Amino acid sequence: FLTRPHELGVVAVGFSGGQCKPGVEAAPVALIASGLLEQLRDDLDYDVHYDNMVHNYTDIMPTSDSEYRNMKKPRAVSAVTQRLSEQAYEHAKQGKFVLTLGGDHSIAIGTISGIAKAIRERLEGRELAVIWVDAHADINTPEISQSGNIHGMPVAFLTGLAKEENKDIFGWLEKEHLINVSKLVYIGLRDVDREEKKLLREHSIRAFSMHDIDRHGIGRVVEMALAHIGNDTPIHLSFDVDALDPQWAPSTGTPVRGGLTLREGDFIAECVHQTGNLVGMDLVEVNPSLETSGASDTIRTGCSLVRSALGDSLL
Ligand code: 5AB
Ligand code: MN
Ligand code: MN
Ligand code: MN
Repeated sequence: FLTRPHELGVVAVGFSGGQCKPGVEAAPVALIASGLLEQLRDDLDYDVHYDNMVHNYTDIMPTSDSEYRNMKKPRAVSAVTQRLSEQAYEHAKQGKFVLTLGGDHSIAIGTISGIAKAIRERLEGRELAVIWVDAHADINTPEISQSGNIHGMPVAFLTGLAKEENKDIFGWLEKEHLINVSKLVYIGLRDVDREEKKLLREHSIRAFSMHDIDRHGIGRVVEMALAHIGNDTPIHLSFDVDALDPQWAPSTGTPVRGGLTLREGDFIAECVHQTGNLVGMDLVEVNPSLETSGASDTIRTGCSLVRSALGDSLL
């Protein structure tokens, strides 16, 4: 699928409006300052296409943004993800791998919608599969969400389980932007809301929880996840750093104990890389201003996950 496998489009998204804790917008600068892009260029031989800019999209921020259908900052998140969708689409249309550094997880509405659309156009209607690595399922519809934070809703909008007509509040999402629930797989879940569990069951969505990882081991779980997606399918990896145990990634907005080890996280990314089908990755929810004594560890963890997904540590 990667007609130009060594071309890498990088989008740095300094956006935190999908949740309430400031600081997650500073993650792209921290990841890049620690040398991530040089490593990808010099050690892994990518042609890195980066506009040298952390986008904060202030030019498109709405002046007023009252709650709508229980969503907090709906217009801001919608405007940012719509613009990001176009950026991701442009990279993906040219056959580049799209690496997005967040930002909170609401931004996946932008990246995945743009890449899904580009893949359909480039590959005659082919559908994008998504591997969502996270402690959380992020599949709340606005109505069932307990928090109103949109970073807990991206999967609902991307699968069409949540719909909205208003063009300023995700009504810009068209059919070609959406993914199929049958091509979605979760790994790492351990904090799923009651109503989200219902949705996962009702739509028979494939999900591997920490319990499954304890039972089968990470090797078998990744094998099963990839088997579910199938061999001949382009894959997007949406990696929430809170999938890892707080021991490895303490600086994140919604940490949950009992998570993946660093090696398990890297292993997932390595295996997805080895399929040769990976077309995009999000790294989200790194918040250097929380648990500041562990911020540099969290940043290192994030860099390691990205390098693994892009083919590092293969002998
Ligand atoms: B994250 C929660 N389910 O909807 C909600 O970090 C948490 O992107 C969402 O996975 C966590 O507010 C969103 C309770
Ligand atoms: Mn080139
Ligand atoms: Mn999460
Ligand atoms: Mn998430």
